[in-house]
This record gives sequence, structure tokens and C-alpha cells, in this order.
Amino acid sequence: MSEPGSRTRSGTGRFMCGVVEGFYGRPWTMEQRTELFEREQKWGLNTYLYAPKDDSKHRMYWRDLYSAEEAEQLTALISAAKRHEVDFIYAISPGLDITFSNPKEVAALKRKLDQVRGFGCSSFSLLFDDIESEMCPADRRAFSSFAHAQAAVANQVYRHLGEPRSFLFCPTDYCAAFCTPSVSQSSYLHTVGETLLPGIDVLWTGPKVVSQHISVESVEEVSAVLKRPPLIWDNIHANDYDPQRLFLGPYKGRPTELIPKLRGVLTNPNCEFHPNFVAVHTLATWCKAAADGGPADVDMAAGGEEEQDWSYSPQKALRLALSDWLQEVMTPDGPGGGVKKEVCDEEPMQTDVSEGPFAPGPEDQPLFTAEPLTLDDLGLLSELFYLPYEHGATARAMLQELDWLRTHSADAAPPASDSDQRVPAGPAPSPAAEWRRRAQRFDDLCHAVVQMFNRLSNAPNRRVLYDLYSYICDIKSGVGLARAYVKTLGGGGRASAQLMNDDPEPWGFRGGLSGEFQRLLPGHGDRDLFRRPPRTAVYSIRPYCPEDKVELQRISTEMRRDGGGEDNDGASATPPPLLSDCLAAGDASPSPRCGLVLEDDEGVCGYAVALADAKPAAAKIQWAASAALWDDFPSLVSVQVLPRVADPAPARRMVTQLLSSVRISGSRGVFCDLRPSDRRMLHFYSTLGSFRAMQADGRPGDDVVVMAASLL
Ligand code: GDL
Repeated sequence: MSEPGSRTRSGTGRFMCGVVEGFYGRPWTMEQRTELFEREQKWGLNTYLYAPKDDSKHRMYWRDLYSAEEAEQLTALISAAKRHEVDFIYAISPGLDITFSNPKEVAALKRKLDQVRGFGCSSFSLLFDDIESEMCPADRRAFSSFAHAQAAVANQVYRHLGEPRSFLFCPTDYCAAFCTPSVSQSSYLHTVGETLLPGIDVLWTGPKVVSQHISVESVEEVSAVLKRPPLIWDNIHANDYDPQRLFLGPYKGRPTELIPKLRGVLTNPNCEFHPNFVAVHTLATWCKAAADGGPADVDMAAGGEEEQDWSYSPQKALRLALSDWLQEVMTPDGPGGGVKKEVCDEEPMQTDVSEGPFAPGPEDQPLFTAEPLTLDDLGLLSELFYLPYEHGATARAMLQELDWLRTHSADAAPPASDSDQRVPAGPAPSPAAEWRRRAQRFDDLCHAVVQMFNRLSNAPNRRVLYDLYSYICDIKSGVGLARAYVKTLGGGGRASAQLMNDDPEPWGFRGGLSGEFQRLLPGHGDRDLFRRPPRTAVYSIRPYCPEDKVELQRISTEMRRDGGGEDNDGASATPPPLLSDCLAAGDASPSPRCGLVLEDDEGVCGYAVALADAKPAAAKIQWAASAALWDDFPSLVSVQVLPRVADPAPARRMVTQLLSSVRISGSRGVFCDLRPSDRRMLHFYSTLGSFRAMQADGRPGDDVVVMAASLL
């Protein structure tokens, strides 16, 4: 197998592959970087770009020279890179405040890079990412554009340094999304391509800052404009933009056919050093797969990935990485590293241990034993913290189950109750049994997460653990809440009640101020990575017309038959009529402007209708209610949506519109009547916030629930 680093391409030197330390946040330590070089060498990677945004002398105070102590450290680092055959590229980011046209500024830049050259460094980079693109008046006079200013300074510095073999330039428009109006028409990129000297390589993050896919076509397009193949600065594993996320999925979404079209790939990974094992290992596998000459594949569907050995398979690459990582996680990392107490020769601090270590008797609590972490545990961890645009398979399964359990919560009869005690009529399990089966499956998945947490927190390599710790605590807690919620839906016990009550502990409402802002913004949740079973659900709400009567009857009947209105045991007598049913059945027509119909691409899928004055209709079917109800809530509403409308938002919108029409008609309040078994609609009205259950005196027993909302 040829090493990726040995690939050569005519005129442009070897394929550069490795790591860019280019994120915001705490820079890695010198020890960590040295460890990285060792790994890079072992895995066949050849480049490291030094660009930590929060090394102040790299960016904010770029003019300042390094102190003697810093110089010593950098010198040692650069020679460690050399020892491991890694090209150390020193990057500087002067863009925050440089005046491009001022010769003193350019001199300061040269002086700084000369200093770093003195540390043994021979590869350099100028970065202009994440800066304002406005030029100061002096620069506006001297240069015809920002791109001209940057390219002129880059060319000068490049020449000053003797045209080094590696010299990189990061443009301000470093991805397609930043280009106006497009990559091919970006005057900024065209100027960069035309003006930068040909020996300078250009960094590019792909279609977006964090690109899910980078296609061959997109790279060909930008290469034509830049007049050279780009060097990918890959943010696929970067996590500096979201403190709750970590990326432990495989390198993915980049076909290996890209390799001959690129100058190289540098990954800018997670801020935490140790969890980057997977990011860097899988990138190395990607480079090797291509070096072996096999046709490329990165984006086949999960099942197809396994079939051909010679191509890059993200799944296989991940497995390789995780099994190597397991060895590292299971290796104690120095003094105090192991969790399990070693036998110690020193005098113990405690004095009453003459009896030796405590051994529990048969009636005592057994001692805690730490089970070793498994490859499956690491696989699960990776699936929970996968990739920026994709959850791993288990995470998706958990979300799917939770979503299903929530949507079908009407079936969540507690065990030992009516329906599932009976022998099902056919081979299909009763809805209640099916709900409980899936609730159990969800619970098992949650349990596996907790087990993984326990085993990982006992892993001997504490440095790895501490980098992961806040994330695994967070997911354990999130899973705990979801688990408790499902227990509550199923009528579960105290533990869940404690978690789900009205005065939760702070971990019951997570995300801090930023989380609150997010929840208040419109469309919150639209960008969840987990999407319900793919549907192109475009809903429209339109006024009711008499021709809709048949459809309303159909929906109302269907929902009653499906358990949304009648007890399912078949034993009960004909249930008492509901006023809402009469309205839906067309026995009374909705009041003018008090009817709405919901449609999707399959047709009518819901309705919201109202009678401004419901008393006459009630009298017709001898539907009795107290005078107080009629006084405060004279209007009736009836709402139904078919279960295929998984999103509650359209129904909510219909109700809001309907209530404002009823209010305009002069009504003081509305009510609805429901059967106690119609948990779905009971839940719907309860979560609207405006409806409250009413004591509807005069109604026979508890066979009907009345909920009412004031319009005043
Ligand atoms: C960026 C920054 C990078 C940061 C990343 C992810 C580049 C060229 N610059 O835009 O420093 O880590 O986003 O937040 O990618």
C-alpha cells in the first residue's frame, strides 16, 4: 500500500493531508501536538497547519514577536514535527487590523515570519478568514479591491520567504456560500486566482463553512476560478460553534475521486484533542483508500457500503478507528491514571484498616465492579455524537421510537389494564401491547446509553475520559429525561413523575439563555437532524364550504372508529352523542366564517368548525349543560386532524384562526366536548394553553369531558 503522503502530482508536489488546528477555543498543548505528529506519521499523514484562533500571537496580536520561552517551545514543536516527517506550516492571521498599503505593516509581517523561520519552520500560511471585508481609506486608495490588497501582500511575503515549497492562502470568501453572486462569478475569487503567484495554494472549505458533501464538480468549478486545485480546510469535525456537540463519526461525504483534483485535505477537528482519534484516523483511511487506486465511494447508502473492499467505506473506516481507539482508551495514562486502585505500599491514611479491605457478607450490598469498556460502547458513543448533519443509526432509532411513542400515546394504556389483558383477536398485537413493546425497546436503548456511560467513566485513560465527560453527562441526562417522559406516557411511577413535574431541577430545562433564544425563534426545530418519516407535507388551511360536509363526516367517523372517541372494548353501550359529532356530521352547519379545512397533498386531512351559538343544537339532541357554561362559553368548537398529520402546528393554527373568528362574532367563550378515551384530542386541547377542563353540571356522569376557553 502506498502512503498517501507519497502521492505526487505533476508540478504541485505531494498530496497534503493532515490536520489544521484552526478552531476557536483553547489551543492544544505542545504535548498534544507532539502526540498528534506521532499519530500522523503512524497513519501516513504528512501535514500540520498551526492556526489556533486563540493563540493571540497568531491572530489578535499578530505583530508581536514570540517571547524566549515561547520561541523555545515552538522550536521544539517544529523539530518534533520534522522527526515525525510532518510538514509544520505556521499560519498567521493579520486580517483583523492590518493596513495592507502600509509598508510598516508588511515589514511587521515579514519580521514575525522571519522569527518563526528562525525556529526551523519552512512552510507558511496567510489566513484572511472571518474578518471584515471593508477596507480602510488608505487601502481603498491603494488597491482596487480587497482581493487585490490581500494577494499583493501575500505575494510579497511569499517572495520574501524565498518562495517556500508550502505557502498557503486562506481567502475571506473561503466557501461557495460566501461568494457573491456565485463561485464562477465571484470577482473576489477571480482576482485571487489571477493575482496570487502560482506557487501559492488556496484553502477552501467546500460549498459551506461546514460542508456535508464536497462534490467533484464543485471542486472543478472553484479550481477553474482559482487557477489551481484548492487545498480543503475541512470543518466536518469542527465543533467550536456548538458547546453541546462533538463529532465522532467517520470522515464522510467526500468521494475519493476528489483526490487527484485537490492539493490536499486538512481537517480542522473538535476542540477537544483526544476525541479526534476518529476524525484523524478515518481521514487517513480515506487518503489510503484512494492511494490504493480503488474507485471511490463515500456516500452509498449504509447497506451498500459494506460490499466492496477496495473502496472507502465510512462504516469500515469507523470500525477500524474505534478498535484502535479502544486500545488507547483502555491504556492508563500515567500517574493516578487507572481508576482501579493499585495495591499501595504506603501507609494508608485511615488507621482502622487492620482487618483488610472490606468484603461484603452474603446479606451486604455487593461491591461495585467496573466492567471494561467494549467496542460496542465506543460504537454507540460515536453514533450518539456522529456528524454535523447526521445522527448515527442508534441515535436515529431512539428518536424514531420516541416520536412514535409520543404520537401514539393514546394507546399507552398502563399494563394490567383493560385492553391488553384480553387475548388479541388476530395475530396482530393490540395497540396497547404494541405501544408497550416499543416503549420497552426504547427503554433498552436508553439503558445501553447509561451502561456505556458507566463503563466509559471507569476507563483507565482519564485524559480521554475528561475530554468526553461533559458530553456523555449531557447525553445521559437527555436520555434520562426522554426515558422518564415515556414512563409518564405509559403511566409510570414516581421517578418519572419527579423529573416531569412543574418545578423541575435545572437539568429539566436545558440550554441556558441561548437555548431559550432558540426556542423563541420561529421555525425552532425545523432544522432538527432527525426528520419524521420523509413526507413532503405542505399544508393549506382554507375556509369551509358546504361541499366539505362529506369529508368532515368521513374524518369524524374515522377518528371515532380508530379509538378517538369510543371505548374500544366493544362492550360499552352506544356512547352518548357529542355535540361536536353533530357539528361534524352536518346535523348543524358551522356559523358563517366559522369553519376551516386543512388539506395536504392527499386531500382534506382535518377541520376546525364552530357554532357561535350552540344552545339550539344542544337542545335538539338533549345535550344538557349548566347555565354557567352557557353564560360564559356559548360557542362550540370541533377540531379533528387525521393521524397522518404528525405535526401539531397546522391544527394549532386552525384553532387560533377559528377562535378569532368566533370572537369577532361576539362570543365570550368556546367549549368542546370530548370522550375521555379521546386522549389524542384531550392532549391537543390541553397543550393549547387556553382550554381548561370544566365541570359541566348536568352532563350524565363522566362520559364526556368538556373543555372551555374564554375569548375575553
Ligand atoms: C470557520 C473558521 C474556523 C472555525 C470553523 C468552524 C475557517 C476557514 N475558519 O469559519 O476557524 O473553526 O469555521 O466554526 O473555516
